[in-house]
Amino acid sequence: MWAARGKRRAAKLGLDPDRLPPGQSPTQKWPVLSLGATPHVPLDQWSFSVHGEVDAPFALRWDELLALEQTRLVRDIHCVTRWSRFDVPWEGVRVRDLLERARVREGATHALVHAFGGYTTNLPLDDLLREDVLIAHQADGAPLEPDHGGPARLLVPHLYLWKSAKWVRAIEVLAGDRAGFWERNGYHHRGDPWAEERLGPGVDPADVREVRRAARAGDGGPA
Ligand SMILES: Nc1nc2c(c(=O)[nH]1)N[C@H]1C(S)=C(S)[C@@H](COP(=O)(O)O)O[C@H]1N2
Ligand SMILES: [Mo]
Repeated sequence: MWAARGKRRAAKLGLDPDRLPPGQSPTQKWPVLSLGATPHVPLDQWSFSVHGEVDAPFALRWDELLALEQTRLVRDIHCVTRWSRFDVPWEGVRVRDLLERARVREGATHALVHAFGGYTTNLPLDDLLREDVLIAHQADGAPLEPDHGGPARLLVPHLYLWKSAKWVRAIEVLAGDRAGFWERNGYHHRGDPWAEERLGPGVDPADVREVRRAARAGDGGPA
């Protein structure tokens, strides 16, 4: 069984099997999972904004992001395709600080996160407000590789990694929930790996496999 295999593999690698969510297996490599090509945004054209249901929308240039208070933390990451990677060192800016600065309006509940290249993903604001949710620009002690979302990606370590939008461009604060790319295509709206929230209620895994296949073949994708 997959679950038992994952735990055995963790033990063999000297990793704590209790840190492995159900149905996951540890990897030491870092797989790349992207819909479509890696967008390359020159740093002098890069920007990140918070807008929508906020009283003080703003946009940051790259140098402005780096001038903000930086947070370093070590977190495990969990991909819905069943790999987990333990103990990844991250560095970036707390999303909570950015949402505070934007002055989120009363009645706002969710956000839609937008990436360069067109990818989107939705989250409840409560999940974005956790201390360890970052706009991350370093991983493993080095600038984030372009394939892993560099120059900057969202990091939401307590949810499946499809929520951690690579090449993040904006957080749009909303007064209700609006599905992102994978959520429209059958993935769960929240995606808690400990509750195995992989697919939405009643979704046929075969339909999702078809979307994945099409995305890999280049005739799907987020744009
Ligand atoms: N912009 C963007 N962000 C994305 C994706 C994507 O295709 N485009 N894939 C998501 C999925 S499904 C996963 S599992 C993780 C993979 O991150 P990695 O390639 O750094 O392992 O990125 C997420 N963020
Ligand atoms: Mo994924």
